[in-house]
Amino acid sequence: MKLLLFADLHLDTRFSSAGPERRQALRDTLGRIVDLAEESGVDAMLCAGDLYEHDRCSPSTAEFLRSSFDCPVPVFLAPGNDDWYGPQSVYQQVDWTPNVHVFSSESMTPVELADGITLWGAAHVGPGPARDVLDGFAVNRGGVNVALCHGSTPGDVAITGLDHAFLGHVHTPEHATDYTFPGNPDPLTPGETGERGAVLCTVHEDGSVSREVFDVSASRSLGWLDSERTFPLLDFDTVAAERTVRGQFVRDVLADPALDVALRGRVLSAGLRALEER
Ligand SMILES: [Mn+2]
Repeated sequence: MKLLLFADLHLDTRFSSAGPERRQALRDTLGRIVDLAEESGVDAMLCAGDLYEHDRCSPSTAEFLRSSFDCPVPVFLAPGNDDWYGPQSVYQQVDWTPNVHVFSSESMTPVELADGITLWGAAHVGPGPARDVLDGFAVNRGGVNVALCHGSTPGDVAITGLDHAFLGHVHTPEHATDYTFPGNPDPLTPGETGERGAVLCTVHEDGSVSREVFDVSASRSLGWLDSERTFPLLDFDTVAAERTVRGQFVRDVLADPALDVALRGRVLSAGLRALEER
């Protein structure tokens, strides 16, 4: 059984620079993931949440998702805390093609992928921090059991009886014996280097999983990550001289004696990112 896993694409997210181009790159990345799923002949495509951002998602993104997943490959989606499932969510509003399955319950729900292989999935159903979806869950059937969900304590996997958990929420990839965090496939913040992307997972008869990572980042191949425009280094002193909200913000942070240099840099970049764009 071959499954193509990804998570944390964050369509429509905010970028500190070149937002429209970067958001288009996120869409292109999803296109590559779907192409890869078809070309590699996987049995299903899995998204472990944060596919898009509920608060920023546009109708055109909803239509983009519907048409992207209109493909011959079964698609399983487990809503995360940024793309939580609810009446107004894209997940519920979109008229998905029959190959798309959205997990909509807070509790783990089984789907039989093939004879003797069960995929369990759950959804976040409201905004807020990610919750531990695997907490209190226990497998109650034989065969190979795998799970798809967003946000959990990976140490719990062994207790649940699952053979493997496909997880989202942690943006740094982690490949453990009994769980996989694919990480975000297209970099969202500075420093997200290294091997990341969509993960081709082969589930063996004994429940073990072998993995191969495919770089599907449109931002990377378009050279966005090499460009200073992508994650620009701001001259904080220049910004501090502005008679603007962000100028006042930078002045306040620079004047705060409680912040050391490293923390000050993090507060400034996070705050300026939040103040910029829509
Ligand atoms: Mn995320």
